[in-house]
Amino acid sequence: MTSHLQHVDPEIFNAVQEETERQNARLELIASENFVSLAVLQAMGQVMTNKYAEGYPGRRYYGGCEFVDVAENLARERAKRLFKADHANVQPHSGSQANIAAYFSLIQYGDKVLGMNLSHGGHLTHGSPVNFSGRFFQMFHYGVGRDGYIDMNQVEDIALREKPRLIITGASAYARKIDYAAFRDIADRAGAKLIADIAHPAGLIAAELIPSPLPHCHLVTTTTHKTLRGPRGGMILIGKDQENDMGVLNPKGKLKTYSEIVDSNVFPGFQGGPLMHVIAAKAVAFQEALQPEFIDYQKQIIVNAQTLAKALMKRGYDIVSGGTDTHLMLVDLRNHGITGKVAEAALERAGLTVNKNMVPFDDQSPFITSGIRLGTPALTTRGMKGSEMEMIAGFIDQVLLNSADESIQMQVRRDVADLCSLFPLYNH
Ligand code: DSN
Repeated sequence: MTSHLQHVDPEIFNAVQEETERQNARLELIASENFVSLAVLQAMGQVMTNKYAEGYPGRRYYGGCEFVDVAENLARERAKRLFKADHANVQPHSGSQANIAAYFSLIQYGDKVLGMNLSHGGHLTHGSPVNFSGRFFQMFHYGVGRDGYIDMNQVEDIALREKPRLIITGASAYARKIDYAAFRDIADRAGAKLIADIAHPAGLIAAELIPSPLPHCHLVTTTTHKTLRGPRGGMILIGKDQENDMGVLNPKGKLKTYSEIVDSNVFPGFQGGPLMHVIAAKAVAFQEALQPEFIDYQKQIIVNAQTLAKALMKRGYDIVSGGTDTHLMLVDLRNHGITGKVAEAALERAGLTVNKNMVPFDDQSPFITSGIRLGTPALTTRGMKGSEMEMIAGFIDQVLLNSADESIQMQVRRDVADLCSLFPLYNH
């Protein structure tokens, strides 16, 4: 396949080669990234990309869908088994697409919504003013307390005062378990529906290493490419499907089920043709996630994150909330006198890829920030364990203590390349 690409478009071929080399020779610490298996990679690069399949298996608007139906049915059934869900919609092209369809399944334009503050670990689609969520809905935000844990008293106060129609929980830079039962209790008392966005910890939840929101939420949204280690994409899950209590009727005048509402909001509500090659790759990733080894892999992700967090704290770094229960951590750099922006750039030069990130109560803008977010899914996929996490904490410390010293960054870059060469990617 790649020889065709080389011949037809050498510029793209070279960019792919260089990206492959970048992934191989650097340490990937972006908490939302991972490396898919060769089987998932192969399932994405195949002829199902040619097929239009608007609709759902058995009910398509195009002929010739019998084989893509096999792929989508497998993806749906495996997702349901993996998350103990009554229903899975595997068509959302991304986590944001999943969220917009989920919002409009439960509420209307202009309704009140309570979500986590982006600067405290929330996500753009949880009400940022520059995103559809902040533009289409009247947003209210909760955050973490000074201890770095979600302030459930604040959630309750705002919910009971403002009576939002929806609460969305979940985060993209929060390292602790979330008490979904407590969120549901507050949602019920406020008269709100509840969505959990598990884009980040989906793999840990599938492996049952942290609690699942499915028994407590009306809808659960996720991406498939972070801890879950599948292709880039989204999904909506329903723990217990039932007739809706919002008065939404089907054409026969009967109450629609939540799954019917979700399916019609994904297509035709917000999307057209599903990406059938990606759905095939989702099915492969879910099959991999149903194997016993996946649980060991997810356990190692958490152990690695905890080892890295401890090793950094030992060197004087301030980890928000004092550690992690999951795959990620937020490092508050204010006691080191450097910004997230400077840290990200210095680490990049040294071969460690991270992202700058706001920390709770940050006094810097989102373009500068006072912190970095680190995650271990990608390192763990490469086979790295505790001793490598100790080494990596040492690399980070060396670079951040000398963020203007390019010779140290070059030395660390060589050490990083040596370490990476012991854990090659896609080498068979
Ligand atoms: N961009 C993702 C992340 O890095 O967490 C969330 O969408």
